[in-house]
Amino acid sequence: MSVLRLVLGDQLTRGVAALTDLDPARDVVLMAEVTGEAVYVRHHKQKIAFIFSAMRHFAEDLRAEGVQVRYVKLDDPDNAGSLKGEVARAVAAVGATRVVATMCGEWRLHHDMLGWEAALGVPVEIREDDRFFASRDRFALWAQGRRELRMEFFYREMRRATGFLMDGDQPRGGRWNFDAENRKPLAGGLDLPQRERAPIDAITREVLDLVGQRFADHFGSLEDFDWAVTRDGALAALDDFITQALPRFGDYQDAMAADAPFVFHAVISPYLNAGLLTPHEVCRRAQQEFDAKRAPLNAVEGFIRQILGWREYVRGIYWLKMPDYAETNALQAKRPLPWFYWTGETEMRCLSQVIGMTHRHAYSHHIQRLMVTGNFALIAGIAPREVEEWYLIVYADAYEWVELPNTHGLSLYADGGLMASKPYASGGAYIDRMSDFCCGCAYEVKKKSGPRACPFNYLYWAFLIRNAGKLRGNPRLAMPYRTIDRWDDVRQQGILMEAEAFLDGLAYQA
Ligand code: DLZ
Repeated sequence: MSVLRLVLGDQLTRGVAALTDLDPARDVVLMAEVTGEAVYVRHHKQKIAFIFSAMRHFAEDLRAEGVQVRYVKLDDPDNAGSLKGEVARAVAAVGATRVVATMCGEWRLHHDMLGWEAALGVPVEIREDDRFFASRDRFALWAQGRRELRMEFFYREMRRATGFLMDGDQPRGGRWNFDAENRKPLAGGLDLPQRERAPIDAITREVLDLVGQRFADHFGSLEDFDWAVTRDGALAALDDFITQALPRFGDYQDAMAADAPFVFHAVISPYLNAGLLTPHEVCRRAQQEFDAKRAPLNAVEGFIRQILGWREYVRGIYWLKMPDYAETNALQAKRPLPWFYWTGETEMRCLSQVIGMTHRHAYSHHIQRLMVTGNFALIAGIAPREVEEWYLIVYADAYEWVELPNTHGLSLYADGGLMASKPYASGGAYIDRMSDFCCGCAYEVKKKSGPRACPFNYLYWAFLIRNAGKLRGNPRLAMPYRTIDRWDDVRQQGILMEAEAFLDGLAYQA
């Protein structure tokens, strides 16, 4: 009567639902590195290495506890290449009479798993993933009957439900949101925290060699790999953030700078999303810093909002709206992804910086993602599917439940405003205000048109002119449309032509 318990690469939490009633004497835990998961999109090399190494360490921890683990490495000659194939092999090998799994984080795999019971001939129990504050049902209940699904209102409900930063039923400091204080550019002379590099042990070394050989043609470099791959390592990274960066996280959370990928950000999203940290402990830790007066409210509230609010909200939207959500394309964006997204080779310094840092670290912080790579894709009219695949590939923290709503809804407005009250489109001025990227750029951010004008400027106006039929009625865009209305047709056509000529001049393949 052996039970086979499946743990996926982003379910590395000892308390994950599939393991709660584990009987070490009877049950076998299955973990499998499979080509199918590594290449359904061609993930960044560091993402694959992080997941494989963290999986191997998690398996070692279970074994140290006396748990029987069937761990299938990628280079095992009998590896079936898919999760379904590995579950089938394991059921036969251990004589399992039942399979227990935790619900996965991507629609495509979830859909596949729903067919496993029929294919395997044994019962397959798929348990709700309860590592989140809000279950899928709870989110659906909140969403029911609402005309607009705005994060801010969901977040307030989660604050009330959990008691984080609350005085009774009122928010600490008298406000729910301190975002207005969190928009400072970096000041000169400010020392950025030095992120601790996690050590590379023999397990990680073996994985890095494997990934370097097997996925040599995937995006990204392994050279700077320094992700923690154990729970202890992830806790140390959390501690490092809390003590070194949290107090200034709020002030500078939107700031960007050349060769500064992390600024004051936590850089714990890969650990949270793979299960090495839980959102509950992370929020508790931040709240303790506020209670002990070691971090200000704007920093702690901003941080907790990202996790208790935004992260839970995007997961809720994903499961509420998929699979149709991914098919929407409200702005009819059709252009292919420019090739520089893969090489970083562009004269636009902000893009080459952000893509370069992504190549080196499999990471960018939220404003680099939203206002540089995302903003460009939005105003250039790149097809949502191509942009979404890029985001899913290049970031170590990206699984579709979190990547898709962030890219599709927030960045690209492809859902027509379900998530965002206006498109996050901007010209070069925003990037100039929040970063030093424009210094030394081949383009001039102050120029609106002409050969050396910053392309973000005319692309921004062309985006608004092109989409006027869909966006003009949005009250948050009233100001830029008033400006456009002062321009005659010749001027508007000139902007559209300049934008088209620039975009047509880009390379779209190697
Ligand atoms: C992302 C990923 C990769 C690269 N490889 C594996 C793997 O070999 N085995 C595994 O169990 N999980 C892997 N993952 C994570 C899965 O893709 C993830 O569980 C699903 O996408 C659902 O979120």
